[in-house]
Amino acid sequence: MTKRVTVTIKAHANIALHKYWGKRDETLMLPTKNSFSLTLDALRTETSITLSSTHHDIITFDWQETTQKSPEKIINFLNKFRKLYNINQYFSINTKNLFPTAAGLASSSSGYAALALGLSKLCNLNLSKKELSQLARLGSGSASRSVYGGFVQWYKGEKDDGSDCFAEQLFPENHWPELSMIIVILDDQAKKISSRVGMQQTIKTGSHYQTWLQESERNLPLLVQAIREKDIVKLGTLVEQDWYGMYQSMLSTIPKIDYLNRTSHAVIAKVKKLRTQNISAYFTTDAGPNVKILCLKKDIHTITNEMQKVNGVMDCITSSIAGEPTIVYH
Ligand code: 2P0
Repeated sequence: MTKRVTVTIKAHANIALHKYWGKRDETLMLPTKNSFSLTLDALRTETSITLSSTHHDIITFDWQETTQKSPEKIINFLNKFRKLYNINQYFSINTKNLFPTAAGLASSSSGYAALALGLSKLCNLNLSKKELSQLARLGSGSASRSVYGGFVQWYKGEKDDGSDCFAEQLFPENHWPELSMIIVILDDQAKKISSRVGMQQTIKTGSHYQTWLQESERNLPLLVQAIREKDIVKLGTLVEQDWYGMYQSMLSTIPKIDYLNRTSHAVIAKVKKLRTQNISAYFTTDAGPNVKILCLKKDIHTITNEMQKVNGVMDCITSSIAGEPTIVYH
């Protein structure tokens, strides 16, 4: 079937500036809204895939088979891949995150983007970027965006079959070299509810959800324009507005979903205070307590210094914008 036996892929996670939260189709993983992200250099996953001679898939995390992490999600994805491309082959997969996992740092985005590219190469499918994005989406929605580097938009599409649901790069990674993100890692890493379950509950009961979807649809073109113009104030304001819509939607869910803790709120307060001192810093959060700060390179030192003073802050990871996933070995 193929000449290649092992392929190793490096891919980067992304952080959304306009958020994805909710699916219009659970099986095809089609989202209810468009979203937009930055692919981040500091959040890297390396995944090796080997054709397996056994009749089952073998999944290891950093070469450890005994792990708390469940491989079922990956095996489900492989089953979807085999069905979609009519492939009769099992795989041995090792994946390693070079950043803290399960910390609301979207490791599934880089993980499934790496798997999609690796499987395409290993099985000689030569999938296009659009097809890779659609394949990665079947593992995790946000992974459809990590198939690209730079500034990426994921279109929700309208069709039931998902053929118009894919991501694409709107600006390359070198479009705005000054733009950076600081990921503030907090002490409490316990994820209370998975994002998959959380978003199902918000769709069903979140009273603010529809308001956010409408507002977000109006604002996304403005966000793209702010990036085109490299206007950090306009961009940051829109990023926080979309975050607030998501956060309000989560809070209005029954029972309430709140991933933030006291330290998250203290960090957010500090970000707002820095703005009164003419530092361009804007926050966003995801399905965890960590806070991500959008800023310019020249302010990184000042901002991280301030964040390190907040009680409960463990670490600050500074990142610039990454390129697309690459094959490091085959
Ligand atoms: C995002 N998040 O746009 C949003 C913001 C979390 C909050 O994408 O169910 O792991 O696998 O599609 O992609 C996290 O959700 O969820 C996420 P699934 P995923 O980045």
